Amino acid sequence: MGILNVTPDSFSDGGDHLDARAAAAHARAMARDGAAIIDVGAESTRPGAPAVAEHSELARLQPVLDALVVDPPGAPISVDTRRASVAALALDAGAVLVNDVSAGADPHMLPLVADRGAGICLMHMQGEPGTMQDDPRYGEVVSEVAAYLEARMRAAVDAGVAEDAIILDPGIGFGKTAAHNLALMRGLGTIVALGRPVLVGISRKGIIGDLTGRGVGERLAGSIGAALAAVDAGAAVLRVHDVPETVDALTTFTQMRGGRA
Ligand code: HH2
Repeated sequence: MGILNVTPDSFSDGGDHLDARAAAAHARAMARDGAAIIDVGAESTRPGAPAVAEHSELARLQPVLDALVVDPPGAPISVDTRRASVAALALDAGAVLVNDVSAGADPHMLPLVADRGAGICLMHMQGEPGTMQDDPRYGEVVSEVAAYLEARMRAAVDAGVAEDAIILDPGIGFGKTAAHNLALMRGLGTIVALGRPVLVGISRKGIIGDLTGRGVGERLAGSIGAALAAVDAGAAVLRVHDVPETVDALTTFTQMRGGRA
């Protein structure tokens, strides 16, 4: 999954893809380089991010969705949003997946996804982006995240979402310390055992900086190491900024291990 952030303030690529035609070209390049899904998002959910007004999120996304209709990337489109209204706009424009970091908190989200026959990625987050890193606490992080994801999966199915349309995500960096993030990566098998494809978004994140001492712009090698660890632990989808490098690493890793890329 290649990341297309159409935001002024995303933590690693804010402002890079604000022009709609350039955003569509970046989407096409990621698909050409091997991204199987393009994830378009118009709200930064980095730690400390302020909430974005609905009209701003819609206004950022609409021209990019229009550009992606005119210049389709050649890979399915997912929309990274917590709002059903924004998801509906993207689904109208041909998106097939909703990537919801709040796991369907908007009461209209799960019914919308069910009604449209779309897919949904349900992610775990403790708290809200603005304050989630203030003092995150868990009794046992892996079992608590797994129990939450299982409950949200049940809620989605109860709302009419097909079980095989659900992807689960432990939410690396969303209300988690470095120790929590490491525990989740090491315990990913518990999330995989819930029986749905697992998505891991760790590209360029703080945990890579914690482990390597590198700044945001210097985390490619660490991100690739983390991506391979995620795949080794059973992740099915990697949400990444650096598509060609990650695809090369994955291809080599899986071929040499004797598996499928
Ligand atoms: N991480 C981010 C955004 N969306 N979605 C899922 N499913 N999983 C993630 O881990 C995830 C996500 C944050 O990364 P990014 O989009 O690069 O930054 P920002 O939130 O600042 O736009």
